Parts: sequence; C-alpha cells; structure tokens
Amino acid sequence: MTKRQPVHCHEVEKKTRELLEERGVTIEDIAEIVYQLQSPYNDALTLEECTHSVDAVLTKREIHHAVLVGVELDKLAEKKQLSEPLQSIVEMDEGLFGVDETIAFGSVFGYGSIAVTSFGYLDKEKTGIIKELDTKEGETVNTFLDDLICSIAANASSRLAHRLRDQQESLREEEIRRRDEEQRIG
Ligand SMILES: [Ca+2]
Repeated sequence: MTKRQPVHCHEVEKKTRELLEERGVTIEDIAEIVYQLQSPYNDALTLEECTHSVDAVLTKREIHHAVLVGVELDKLAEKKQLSEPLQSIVEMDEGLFGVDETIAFGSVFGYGSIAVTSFGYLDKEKTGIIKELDTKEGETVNTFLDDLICSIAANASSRLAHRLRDQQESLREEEIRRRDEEQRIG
C-alpha cells in the first residue's frame, strides 16, 4: 500500500479562504468586528490593520481545519445529506447542540486569553456578519459558520492587542514578527 502524502498547507489555506468567500463572508466583514472589539483600546487603530490581522489568522492551520470541518457539515446539512437525527439537529441549529461552538472554540487557544474571552463575548453578542449568518432565513445552514467567524475575529483581535502592546514597548519589528510566527504554530 502506498503511503499518502500529507496535503500541502497552501492547498488547505486556499480552500479555507475559498470556502469563506463561497459562504458570503469577506475578510473585511470579519475585520469590522475586530475593529469594534479593539478600537476602544486604541484610538489610532485602522480598519486596514484589522484586515491585516484577520489575514494573518487565516494562515493558521488550526483555523483551516476547523473551517473545513464546520463548513462541510453546514453544506451537507443544506443538501440534506447528513444522517438523521444529525440532519435535523444541524439544520435547525438546535439550541442544545454545542459541537459547532466546541469546534470553533478549539481554535482560539493559540492566541491566548484575550482570544478566549473575545470568543465568549462574540458568541453571546453576535455582531455584524455573525448576526447576519445566525439569522439567515430560508434553506441556508450556517450552524457551524457563525461560530467559526467568532473564532477568527477573536483570534485576530487578540493578535492585534498583543502586537499593539509590543509596538508600544518599542520592540524591534523583527522581534514582533518572530513572536507572531510562533503564535501561528498549531
Ligand atoms: Ca452556531
């Protein structure tokens, strides 16, 4: 039996970005949530910095895997291809079904406690695109996607908070970059 080669990370990242776009979520949509979260702590914050932070989080392997799994289940539920009773549970976003949150929450630990608390806040408040996904009518199923967006926004928000502190402490750009690289592992 020939041993399968691991899928290249570039391929996985490309698919993750394509899936978000396919499901109607842009990097800018997520950046706006990050801006809302972080602008009270930083007057000089720009939407561009938030966009850049979301983009950096979307290079993270744990995020890719969570998005791939979650969106796949949303799409299968939309096509009514899951087995019962899972089909009904996912389709109706059953209140006590928490696997959507668990999968998304599993990918917030890489960016520390600010990511964890921001995830909890966004999951409760559901602002911007998260709200739109959560309340979409019709045949669309976004049971997993809304939580995944909470996770990406929470990570991008935490990353930004740490980076801004590093900048305030005048760490050299090279060191900031190195720390950022370390945070991406996972
Ligand atoms: Ca959900």
